[in-house]
Amino acid sequence: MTDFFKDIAPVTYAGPDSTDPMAFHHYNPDEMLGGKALKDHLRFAIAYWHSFAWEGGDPFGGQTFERPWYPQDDMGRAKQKADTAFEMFRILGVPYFCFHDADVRPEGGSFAENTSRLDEMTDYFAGKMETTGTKLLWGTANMFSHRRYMSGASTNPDPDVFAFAAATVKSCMDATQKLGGENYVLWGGREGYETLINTDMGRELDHMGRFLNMVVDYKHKIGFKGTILVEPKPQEPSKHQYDYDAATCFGFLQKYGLENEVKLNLEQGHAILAGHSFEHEIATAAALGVLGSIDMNRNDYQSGWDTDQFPNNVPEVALAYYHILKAGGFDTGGTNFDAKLRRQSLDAEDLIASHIGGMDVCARGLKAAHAMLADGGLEEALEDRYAGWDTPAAKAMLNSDLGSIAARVAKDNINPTPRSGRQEILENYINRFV
Ligand code: XLS
Ligand code: NI
Ligand code: NI
Repeated sequence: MTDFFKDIAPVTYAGPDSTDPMAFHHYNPDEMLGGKALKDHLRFAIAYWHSFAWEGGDPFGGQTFERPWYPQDDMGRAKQKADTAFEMFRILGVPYFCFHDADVRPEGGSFAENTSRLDEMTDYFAGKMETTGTKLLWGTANMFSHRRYMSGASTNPDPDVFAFAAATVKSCMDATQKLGGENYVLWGGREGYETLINTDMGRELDHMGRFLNMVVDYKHKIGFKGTILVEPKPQEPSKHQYDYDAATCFGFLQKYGLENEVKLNLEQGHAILAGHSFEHEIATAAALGVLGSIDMNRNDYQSGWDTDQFPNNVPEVALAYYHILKAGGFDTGGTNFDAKLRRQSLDAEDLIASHIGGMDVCARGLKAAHAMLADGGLEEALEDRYAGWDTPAAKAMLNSDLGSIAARVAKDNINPTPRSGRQEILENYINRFV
């Protein structure tokens, strides 16, 4: 036990009328929704990095937080950090966590030292996971913070960096498998470029495709049962990132023969950076058969930065879960809070409150989405809007050709009449549920 959360009791469900700021008002983990408990729909995960490794810095200033496990360059303090993290998982009753290698062990300066430190820490985690029942949603490698990765990992012009990255991913996949992780994530932090003046883009894409094929081969070699996930993001830290958005990633997976092996981890803030809504990214991935998991943290709409805020907008979250439920819900995926406190939120209490808020907003959104689907108003409207396609003539057209279609249009004097898209009516409908 550490005393970091000393006065904070486990968070319980107190209902929507409670005024207790340290209780859940909407997330009742065992509440059943359509035959499944809320906790099994949402599959919440805490991101180790933002909650325990990020020190409150921004581009204009460094550390604002003071934590007993700083400075983070010592294995003893890494264990103290782990003790505190597992206490927070217990206080919040969150079933999963996620981590990068670099969040949990101090940098060792060489591959061998990094790996042995990672092994020691994941052994330490294994004991804690056993006693607390916390599970690993996904593991990943941080291949963007250290200066060796400044020009990319698998897309680096230097083959030694490709090698270091490959070795590191192997060690992180081993760690993820050892801990029973349900997915393995690759976010292409610096897989992109700053300027084409010094970049051979075609070659870099080929290297990235080869790298991902090696990851998939290794997954099969070690019998890892989890899902390999790629996380799209259009920029930050690179000016141009290759994994721009869901559609770009799908094209990449197809080109390198991986569309049946790899799925996507979609993040709300990344969708916004790409000029999309979160539901656009989710619906795109679902339509292409690659919806895997989500990072439920959004950006500030005015600043234009990847601010990684906890979700706090129920109507947005409702539309995201609406598309997730429509696609059949999560399989190995879940809802990871890849979210940061604000750098002025210094207290242990802030760390708990941020997650309470995020979990409550997700629970409200999920309930609204479920109610909308149960009511079926949007599905009915869709059916009606596309009803013309149910006729035999319309169906046959898709197997026909331009010449025959032109002949039919002339013969039957087909002259379409526009119909309302009814957007306002449907927006008002959604408003009844959120
Ligand atoms: C950064 C990404 C990162 C991934 C994991 O923007 O969201 O946190 O989720 O490497
Ligand atoms: Ni992000
Ligand atoms: Ni993320």
